[in-house]
Amino acid sequence: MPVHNADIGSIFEEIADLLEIQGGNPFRIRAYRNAARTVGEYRRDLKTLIDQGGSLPKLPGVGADLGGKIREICANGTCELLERLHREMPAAITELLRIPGLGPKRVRLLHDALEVDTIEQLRRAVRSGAIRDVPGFGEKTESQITQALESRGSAERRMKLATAAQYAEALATYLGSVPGVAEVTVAGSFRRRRETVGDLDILVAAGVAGPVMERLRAYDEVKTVLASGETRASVVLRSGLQVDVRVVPQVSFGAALHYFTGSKSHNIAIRRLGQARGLKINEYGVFRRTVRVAGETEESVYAAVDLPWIPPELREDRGEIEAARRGELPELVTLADLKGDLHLHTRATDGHNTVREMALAAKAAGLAYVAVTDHSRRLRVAHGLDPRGVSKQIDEIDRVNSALSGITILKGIEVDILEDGSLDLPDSVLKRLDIVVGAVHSAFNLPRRRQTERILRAMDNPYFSLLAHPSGRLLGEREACDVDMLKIVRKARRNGCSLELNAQPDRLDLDDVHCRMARDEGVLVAVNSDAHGVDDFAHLQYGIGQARRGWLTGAEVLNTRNLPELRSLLAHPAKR
Ligand code: DGT
Ligand code: CA
Ligand code: CA
Repeated sequence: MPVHNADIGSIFEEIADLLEIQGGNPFRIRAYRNAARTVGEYRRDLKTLIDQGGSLPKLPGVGADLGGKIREICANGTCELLERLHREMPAAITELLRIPGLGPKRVRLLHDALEVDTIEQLRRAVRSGAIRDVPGFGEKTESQITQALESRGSAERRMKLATAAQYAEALATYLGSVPGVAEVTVAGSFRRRRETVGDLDILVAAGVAGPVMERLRAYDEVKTVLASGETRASVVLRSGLQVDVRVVPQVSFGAALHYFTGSKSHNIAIRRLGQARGLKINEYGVFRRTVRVAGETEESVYAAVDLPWIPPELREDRGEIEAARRGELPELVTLADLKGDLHLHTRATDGHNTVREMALAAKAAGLAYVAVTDHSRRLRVAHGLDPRGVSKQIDEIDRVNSALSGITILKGIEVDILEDGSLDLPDSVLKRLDIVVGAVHSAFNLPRRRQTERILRAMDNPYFSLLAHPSGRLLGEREACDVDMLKIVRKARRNGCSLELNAQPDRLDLDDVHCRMARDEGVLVAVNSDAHGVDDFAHLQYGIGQARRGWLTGAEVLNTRNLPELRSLLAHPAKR
């Protein structure tokens, strides 16, 4: 039975939820949540590693107990603890936690007082007014829940890109091994590198479709077959992810790839251009009357309407067709363009590795420099550094720098931006550093004007270099802070600072629209991993995907610069 890391992650997440509803030990709950993230995003497939050799790699925060659970899940697809919790609490109850205003305590109250265990039962309890009588549920909570239930109807369930990648790559490899298959590509929003995907659209080039369809239906992870025809099928995987598969002959592959990559509005615009030239463009090819004139490659489809090939990340009908026509498509940044990473953590705070280990991993990832930016003292959960801690780390970096070659470590800090916009460490400390990364980690709900002022004020500190994860959003978990991003971007421009595109799969913050705003305003964006361990440099690929969606070229990304150029950009002549 295939078990992907993301499956193990979601089991740990569910265990944490259920333990929390039961009022379990907070440290234990935290341990499961941390492990869920670490394991869920680990880049090597743990089941394969176990099947091959038996020994689990050392994962941060995963001790003997959790390691045993991982083995159990890899062997059985589930674990005894989760089964036990399900016997004690209905599984659907964890869904209730996703409703804003409902924490574990309240979910438990609802369960005890009204036997509400599902969203549907919650809906009924709200409608009947019964919810008002539960102790601890005021009018405010009631209206908050009503609102959440209303907006929920329209909100679709989407999966983070990095998580979907685990399922996509495994299935694409599986289908690629079917005899007669020439090519497999995951199209749709996945290929456009959207931060989340609604479903996967997989395109297979093969002379005959039958064997592909058969093998798809036999895939271990298929839970439900929604539809299955001669050349197309839709299935739902055990993870809940829907997959649409299409088999096409090689002569149509480019046209089909274009069609199923989307976006829909990009396709419509291209089809119109075809119509104006007397061409019919569909997923089978480009036709003049009944004669096929193009379609084997995507290039040929674009060439038929006199356009150069347009990178998938740009295909959102946001001006890419006009830019292509004028010959002004941006030369998008690539992963290979990155020369350094300006945001990472070590064991000194909440990272899992030493300065030396992180530097060596960055070097192995092809980078020439990294900035160590541990947290500042205000962030107690992460054991943030005080001025003495910073001094100690500066000495350590000097030692490691003189011992290593081929990688340079810059001295930095991820300093908390306090509620009044001041920074969490004195200037006398900040001025000793090469880079000061400012970040909001508290009071996310300030009203727009105050939140914006807070950040603008922080950027006025003469040592401020880079604004980390500017919106503060966590995909599927926390909305972006309410800020006037244009004001922030313009302040960055005036003060000579940069904005970060944090590449963690659940952040991807700046988003694509704000990357483009930064580009339009002439502000450099730094694509950073925010690595907490040696494997996390793998996040950078997702950051690059988002940067490309934001039309960024190599020249518009700060950390494509070589070290001397970077140093001069960080010197901020504008402010001193
Ligand atoms: P998603 O799955 O919500 O993350 O987004 P997409 O873009 O993958 O959308 P999906 O899966 O519904 O469809 C995949 C592609 O197929 C879409 O990007 C464009 C193409 N497509 C789907 N429906 C239509 C349609 O009605 N007209 C046109 N022109 N293209 C369509
Ligand atoms: Ca899709
Ligand atoms: Ca689809």
